[in-house]
Amino acid sequence: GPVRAVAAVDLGATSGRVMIGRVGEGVLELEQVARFANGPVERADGWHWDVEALWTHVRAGLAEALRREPTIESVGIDSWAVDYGLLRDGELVAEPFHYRDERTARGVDAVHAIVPFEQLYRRNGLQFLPFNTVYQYAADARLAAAEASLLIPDLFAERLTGRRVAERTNASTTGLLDVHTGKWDTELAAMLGIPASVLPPLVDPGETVGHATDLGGLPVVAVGSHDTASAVVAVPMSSPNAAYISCGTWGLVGLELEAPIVTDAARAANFTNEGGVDGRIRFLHNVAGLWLLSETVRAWSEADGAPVDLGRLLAAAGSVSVPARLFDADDPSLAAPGDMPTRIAALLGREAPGRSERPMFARIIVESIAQAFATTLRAAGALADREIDVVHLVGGGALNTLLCQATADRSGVPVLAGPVEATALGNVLVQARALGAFGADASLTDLRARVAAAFPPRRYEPRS
Ligand code: LRH
Repeated sequence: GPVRAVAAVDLGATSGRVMIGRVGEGVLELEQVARFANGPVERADGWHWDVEALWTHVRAGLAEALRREPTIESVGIDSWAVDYGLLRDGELVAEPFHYRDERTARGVDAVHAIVPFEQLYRRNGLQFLPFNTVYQYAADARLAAAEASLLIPDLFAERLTGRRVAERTNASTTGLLDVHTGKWDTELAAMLGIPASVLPPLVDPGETVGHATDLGGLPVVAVGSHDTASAVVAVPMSSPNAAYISCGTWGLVGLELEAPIVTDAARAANFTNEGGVDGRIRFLHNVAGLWLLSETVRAWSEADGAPVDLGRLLAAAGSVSVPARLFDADDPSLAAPGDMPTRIAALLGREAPGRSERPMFARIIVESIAQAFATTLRAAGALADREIDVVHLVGGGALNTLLCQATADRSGVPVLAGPVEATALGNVLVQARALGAFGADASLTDLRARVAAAFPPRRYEPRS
């Protein structure tokens, strides 16, 4: 058959991109059309996202994609989870907050006073993260007067099509979906005083959301709009006992399951049950990922008044010996933006590093992330009763050879690294399937076979 083309918008916490995806017999390709920086912006009332800047880049990127490839048949949008924009009189009420803004602590107390965490977990299956949307709502005075609340990809889909929907995989990160039925838990919303009217109708990946009038009526197709949902679509699972790590800003470490696990043990280990494409469950735990490195590099670059090059730093970090003393990458003190080297040094019980100590310090960060990955993999296997025999590491972290090798060494199982652009690929594949490019009943296994063929992963054997 012919090669079909789609456009994928993938917004990450540190960068966004617009891609052209091409799919056909033996063909699976991405062409990057636009890439732009993203990050927290500090305003008088806390940390936000500059969604208007993102929107400008998305629109320009899509226009350029259509110029380069006029045969594009649809567009799909994914981004980081949990954050939202409130609409009133059809307009965005205010700049969306960034999930790393600490105001959410208030919301946590307010929610748990009404519904204790244990009960919440049984209903929504989510690990405790202080920024789950439900806590953000509880700290957001603007909610009562809003017409609708739209998660970030849904917000952009609304701007393109005029349709207000909630794509289900991302909606599962709000804390307001019933983990067993995948429907809005309106009873929970009522208990928490969240007006059901702000929760839009749910749609599934593969459904058409609407048509983009400014783009010649191009269909906007729902994908796994939670970036991690799209990334997991493109994990080339090579064993029934495979685990994955989707590693960008976060390291999302876990398994794909057919049904949720909401046992006391899963709750105690703080494992989440997020909704995946085709009704699968992402059973995983959030570990701090490249965030620890990118914030460290940002702090050093500011101190130097010149950019510190991460690639060069990691190369130097590779030639220092493996440090004995590590820190807990999961420590809550590392969550907010700020002076990362000083905070990590505090956890290590030492002074912030001098210039000559930077490679060694970067090595400690990489090894600490890998150690947290290994610990979390072991917990996932034990909780789901699976003998994990391979770990697929996808996302930007797959470029970090030091991290991949350290993860293999510390977990004792081979790491298969790549694809780097798993999220964009998952976005493209779900659109292409909806177009009928693979036959309507193509399974996730079929999609993953195409990923494995087009992007053979790089193997890291564990060393003792
Ligand atoms: C990764 C991610 C993750 C969420 C976090 C908010 O980008 O979507 O799955 O927990 O951002």
